[in-house]
Amino acid sequence: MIVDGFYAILDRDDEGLARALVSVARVLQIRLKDAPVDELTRVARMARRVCDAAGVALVVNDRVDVALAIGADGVHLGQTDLPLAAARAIAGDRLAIGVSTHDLAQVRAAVAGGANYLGYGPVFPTRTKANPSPVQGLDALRAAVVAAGTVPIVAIGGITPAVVADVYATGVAAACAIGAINDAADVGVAASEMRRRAGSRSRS
Ligand code: 3NM
Repeated sequence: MIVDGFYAILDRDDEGLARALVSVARVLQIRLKDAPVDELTRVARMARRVCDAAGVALVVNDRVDVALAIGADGVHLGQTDLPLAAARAIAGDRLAIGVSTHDLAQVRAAVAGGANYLGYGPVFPTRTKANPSPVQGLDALRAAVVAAGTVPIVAIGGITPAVVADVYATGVAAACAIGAINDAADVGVAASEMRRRAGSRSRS
């Protein structure tokens, strides 16, 4: 699974939004924090279909079982989810495994544990995540990129078109934005603005 450019997160049961996101992203993660697992599975199957049509990789947040059941390309684990080693024991090489990290110690641990990519954040203040970790800023993000070595980092948290070029300048492989894209009046317009400001690091 290639992680670069825009990494999108589908945060609701909305096929129109999923279609808009895969037209601008390399990877689509499905993240329905409050949904029961049957609903997550149903929406993940929809997302699988939409991603297949667009040639985009699909990642399921939190749930290795759902990721395997619907044929996702990857699973994304938070610090309090199933530990990386346990997820790898279940999934083997069938799933790429991404891990959310919020400081350098977590970056080093996830790299040593064999994560395929890392999320790092929140880079800026975010209103999307409940109880976010302390804001990291661009200098900490740059240090995380160095610590991660060849493991790609997806920057997350408060990323908007106004700052996306600064985010890519730290050396991250990808940038993720939820609020700035998914909650925009026009997702297509917001995504093209993000792509324009990201310059050559974006998908097209
Ligand atoms: N994870 P927005 S911040 C889902 O720090 C998530 O790991 C974060 O949403 C982390 O782009 C975050 O609207 C929310 O700020 C990102």
